[in-house]
Amino acid sequence: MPLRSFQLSLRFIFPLALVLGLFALATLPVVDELTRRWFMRDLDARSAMLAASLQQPLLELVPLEDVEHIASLLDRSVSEGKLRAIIFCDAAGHLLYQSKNKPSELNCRTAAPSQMRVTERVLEQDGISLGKLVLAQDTSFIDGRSMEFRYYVFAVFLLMFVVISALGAWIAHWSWQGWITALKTLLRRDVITQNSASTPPEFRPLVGDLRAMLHEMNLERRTTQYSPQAWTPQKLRSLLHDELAGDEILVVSNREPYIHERGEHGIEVRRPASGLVTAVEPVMRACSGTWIAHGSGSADRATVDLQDRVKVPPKRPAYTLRRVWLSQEEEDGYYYGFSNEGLWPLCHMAHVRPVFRSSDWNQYVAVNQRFADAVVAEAHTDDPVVLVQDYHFALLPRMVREKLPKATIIMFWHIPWPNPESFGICPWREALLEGLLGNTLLGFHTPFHCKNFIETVDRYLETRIEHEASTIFYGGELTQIEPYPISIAWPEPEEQHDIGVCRAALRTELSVPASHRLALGVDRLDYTKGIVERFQAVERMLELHPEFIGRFSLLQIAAPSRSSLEEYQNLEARVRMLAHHINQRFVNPVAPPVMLRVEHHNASQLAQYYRAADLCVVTSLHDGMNLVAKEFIAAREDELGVLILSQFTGAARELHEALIINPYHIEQGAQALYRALTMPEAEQRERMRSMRTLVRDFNVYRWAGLMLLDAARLRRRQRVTEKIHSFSKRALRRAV
Ligand code: GDG
Repeated sequence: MPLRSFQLSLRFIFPLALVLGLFALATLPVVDELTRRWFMRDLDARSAMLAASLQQPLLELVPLEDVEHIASLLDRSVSEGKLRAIIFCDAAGHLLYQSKNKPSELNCRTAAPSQMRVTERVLEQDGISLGKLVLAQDTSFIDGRSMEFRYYVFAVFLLMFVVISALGAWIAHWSWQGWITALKTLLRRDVITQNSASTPPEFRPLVGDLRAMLHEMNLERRTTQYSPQAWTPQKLRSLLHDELAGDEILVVSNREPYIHERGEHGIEVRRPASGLVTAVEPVMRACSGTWIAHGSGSADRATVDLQDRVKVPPKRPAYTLRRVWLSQEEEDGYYYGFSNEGLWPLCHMAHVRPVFRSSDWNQYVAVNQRFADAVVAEAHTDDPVVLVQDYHFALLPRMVREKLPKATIIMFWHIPWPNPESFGICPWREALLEGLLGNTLLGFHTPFHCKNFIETVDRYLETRIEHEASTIFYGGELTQIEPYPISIAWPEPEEQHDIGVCRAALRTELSVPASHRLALGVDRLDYTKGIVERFQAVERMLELHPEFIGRFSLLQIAAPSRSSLEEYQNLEARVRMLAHHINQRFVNPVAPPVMLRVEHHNASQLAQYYRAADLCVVTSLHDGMNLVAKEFIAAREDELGVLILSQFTGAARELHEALIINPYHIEQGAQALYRALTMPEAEQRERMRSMRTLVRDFNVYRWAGLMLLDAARLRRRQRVTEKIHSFSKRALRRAV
C-alpha cells in the first residue's frame, strides 16, 4: 500500500486503538462480576437439585440413625462435580454426619469458608425439624475461569481492532486512489476541456483555480517561445525577477569560468576553451548567484577568501565563484578517468572505445558527493534552483535531491546521448540513470538526444514514461525531459573590430598576400572534432583543384585539451604528422596549406580570426551542438563567409544554409571546400543573412530563459500538486 494511504490511515488507527482500549478497560470489571454471578447461580442451582434428591433418603435414614448408610450416601454425592463436602447438622447446630474429606473450617455454625459456596436445606418431618443439610461447593475455579474470560474479551477487542484497522486502511487507500483518479480525470477532462458539468461538487472550488493557473502557464510559454522580441540579458534578468522572484540560483560545473594562473607577470586570469563556459557565463552574469566549480588554476587558492569564494568577472564582479579543490587522485579518477575515458567516448560515436575502471567510478561517486555537499552548503534556502552542467555530474542531482527535496534541479547534458545499446555497455548504467532522474528538468540539445535518453531509461529501469508529455516518473518523482538547443551570446557591436582590418591583420600575421583565401578551424584538440578528416578533405581538394595551391590555407586553432590522456596525445601526434605531410606534399613559396596552432588563444583573438576568414570548417564526427559554427556566423556582420558544417552536430539541425557534409566522406568534404571557395558573394550573403537571424534570435539567453521558464512552471506545478494533496488530505480526513 502506498505510504501516503498508510500515513493517512494511521490517523484513524490510533484513535481507534485508544477508544477500543478504554472500552475494554471499562468493560472488564463488569464482565468479571457478571461471570462470577452466573457461576454462583449455577452452583446454587446444582446444590438445590442435589439437596432435593437427598431429602427423601435422609428423611428415612436420619430417624434410624443409620450412620453407615448416611455416610455412604453423602460420600457418593460428593464424588462428582465441584461439591467439596456435605454435612448434616441437628436442630441445635451439632454436626451429626459428614462426607469424607470435609474441610476443617466447614461446620454447622460458622459462615461459609473462603473459596466455598454454602447452601443449606432444612429437613422436616411432620412439621418437626430433623436438622439441616449443608452443601459446600468449591468456588476456587471461578477465579481461573474469570481470568480465562478476560483473555477472551481482550482477544475479541484485539481482533476487532485488527479487523477495523485493516478495513479502515483499505478504505483509506481506495478513497485516496479514488480522489487522485478523480483529480487526474478532472485535470485532464474538466480543467483542460473547460467542461464543468460533470465535475463532482467537492472538486468545484479547485477547478477554477487550476484552470486559471493552467491557462496562465500555457499563455506564458506560448508568448515567450514565439515572441518575436529578441532575448537579451535584460530580458533574462526580468524573467528571473518575474518568474523566480528572489529564488536562489546555483550553477555546478566541472570547468570554472575564470582560471587564475601564475604567469611571468604575476597572477593572470584565463578563460577556458569550453563550449559550456561560453554558454553559461553570460547567463550567470545576467542572473548573479553562485557558480560552484573545480578550482584548477595554479593561483586559484591564492585568490579565494576563507570560504573558497571569489567574485567574478574580475573586472566587473557580477556573481560568486565557489571553488572546490580536488586531489590529483580524485581528478585522475573522476575527471580524466570516468568522465573523459568512460562517458565521453560512450556518448560520442567517434569509434573510440570507452574505458571503465572501478577505481575511476569510485572517484566519480566520491567527487559527485563532494560537489553535492558544496551545493547544499552554499544554498541559503531549502528550495534553490540548481543548474547542473554536463556529464561530470550524472550522480549529483539525486544526491542534492536527498538533502534538498524541495530544490528545483535542472541539468543540461552538453554532449550527445547515445542509443540504449551503446549506453548499455557501461557497467554502472543504472546508477547513472537513477542519478539523472533526481533532476526536475533534464535538457539535451536536440529532440533526438531526448528520445535516446527516454528509450535508454525505458530499457534499463522500471519507470512510468509519459511519451507525449516527455516525463519520466521514478521513485515518486517526476523528471521532465526537454530539448534546449544551446547557443551563444550575440556579440556587442562595440566589442568588434572592423572586418577589413581583421582580414588584413591576420594575413600580415600569417605572412600571406591580402588575396590569400583562408579557411578557419577552431576546436579543442579532441578526436570527436574530426580534425584529421578536415585535413584529409583539404588534401583531397588540393589534389582535385591544384590551382588553389599557394592561394589557400586552413588555419587550424587546436586548443590543447585533456593532454594527459594517451588517446589525446596520439591524436595530437597524428594531427601534427598529417599537417606536416600535407604541407610537404603541396609545398609552395607562398604559404603551407595547413597552418596548425596547437595552443590556447584568447576570446578576442578568436573573434578576429572569425571575421578575417573566408570560410569556417566544422567537421565533428559527433557533437552535441558546436558553438564554433554559431560564433563564426555571429562574427560575420558583413554577411560574407561560408560555413561548412558536419551533419553530425546539433547545429546542423538549425543552420540549414550551411554546406552540410558527412565528415567521414572525404570527397564530399573536398567538394564543399571547393564550393565554398568559389561561392558567389550574393549566395554567401543570402545564406549568411538567414543564419544570422536565427543565431541572433535563438541565442544563449533564450536557451537559459526557456529552461528557467520551464523550471518556474514546474515549481508552480509542484505548488499546485502540494495544494491538491493538502486539499485531498482534508477531504479524505472528512470522509474517514
Ligand atoms: C561541449 C559539447 C557543445 C576553442 N578554442 C579556444 C576557445 N574555444 C572555444 C570556442 C567555443 C568553445 O571553446 C568550444 O565549443 P564547442 O561547441 O565546440 O564545445 P565543446 O568544448 O566540445 O563542448 C558541444 C558545447 O559543450 C556547449 O554545450 O556545443 O557539442 O561537446 O566557444 O570558441 N576559447 C578560448 N581559447 C581557445 O583556444 N578562450
